Amino acid sequence: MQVNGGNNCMDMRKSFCYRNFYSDNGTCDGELTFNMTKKMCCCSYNIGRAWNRPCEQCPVPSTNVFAILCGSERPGYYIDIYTGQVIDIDECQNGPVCQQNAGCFNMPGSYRCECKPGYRFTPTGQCLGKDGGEDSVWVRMGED
Ligand SMILES: [Ca+2]
Repeated sequence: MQVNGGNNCMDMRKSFCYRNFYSDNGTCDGELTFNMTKKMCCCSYNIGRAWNRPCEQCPVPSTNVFAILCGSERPGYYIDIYTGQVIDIDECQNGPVCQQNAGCFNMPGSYRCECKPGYRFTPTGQCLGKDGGEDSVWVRMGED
């Protein structure tokens, strides 16, 4: 089946965009003052959490559903829907992205995890404690 040379159809409907989504009862609040497409709402990173009425939860970043909806966005950046500017995502502020033995460092379009003092980085991508073994953790790198 041919689908626009591999691109998915884009949903151009404009509707409500919400700052907050409550997964326990599927409700939303924090409605923005103007309507926008699902892509504008959900792909602007820390702006929209849900869209439409009744509200639909936005896909979680780094999931396949998110990539399909937001695929044309530059990974590691988001577009400020108020200014239209492309802004780096500070992944380190978005919950724990590095393992407990590694510190997070934000970089333009990416981020990196570095082993904390007392741990060393190994060729296999782990932060090993002095005695190795149970202290070893995997280090995840962001997309370039
Ligand atoms: Ca970044």
